[in-house]
Amino acid sequence: IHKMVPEVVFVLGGPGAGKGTQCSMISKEYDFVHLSAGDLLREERQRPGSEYGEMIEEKIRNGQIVPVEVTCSLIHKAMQKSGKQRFLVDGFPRNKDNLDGWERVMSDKTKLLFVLFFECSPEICTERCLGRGAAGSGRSDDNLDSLKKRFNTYLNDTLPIINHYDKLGLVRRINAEVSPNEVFQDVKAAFDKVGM
Ligand code: UP5
Ligand code: MG
Repeated sequence: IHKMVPEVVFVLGGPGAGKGTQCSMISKEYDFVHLSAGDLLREERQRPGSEYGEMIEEKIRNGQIVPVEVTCSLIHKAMQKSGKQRFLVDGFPRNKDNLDGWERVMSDKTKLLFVLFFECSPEICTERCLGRGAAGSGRSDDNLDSLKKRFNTYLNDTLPIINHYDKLGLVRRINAEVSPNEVFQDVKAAFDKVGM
């Protein structure tokens, strides 16, 4: 019996580039389930009895990346729980540890379609995150101190992962500095091109 392999799109870009906003627009128009690695980690942090709560909070506040065993297993479980076949994996993989861990556990179980890369300057990203913080996001990392650390991690650890996928021809670059609807036009072009 032919068993369909779940299909995955990784969604990357700096903190506040608009990954979550676009993923929610995509999942309304296309048959993809939105799984935000950051949201899954924040949920796990709040889960009574989680042995990882404090570690996750500390990493998030300092803009550091949680060990892949934790993140990957949350993503895997959410995929299984959904019962669906197509996923937007938002904000992952963010470093070499994430990439290696995913390849170890998930690359046989899934097919990577492409990587959406939202390009946005640090200035605009920072403004957006601070705006969201001021509007009451409640996120412990929407402050200038955490944002500096998040950007350091993004530049040092995440950009090399994007470059890795770029060399494989898998990256779809999107200008994320325009309005959400304008960004979404480019996003749609990327999905329509692969016949989604
Ligand atoms: N906004 C969005 N699009 C806009 C547009 N086009 N024009 C104007 N405004 C726009 O958007 C951010 C804000 O900007 C919102 O107010 C929005 O309305 C506005 P959003 O869509 O939320 O952007 P997003 O890219 O999702 O920003 P986010 O802050 O979620 O990005 P991060 O990558 O920093 O956050 P994430 O939740 O993925 O990760 C947080 C932390 O979790 C990490 O720093 C890390 O510590 C940890 N983490 C891991 O350890 N491992 C993982 O795999 C994932 C996360
Ligand atoms: Mg997000």
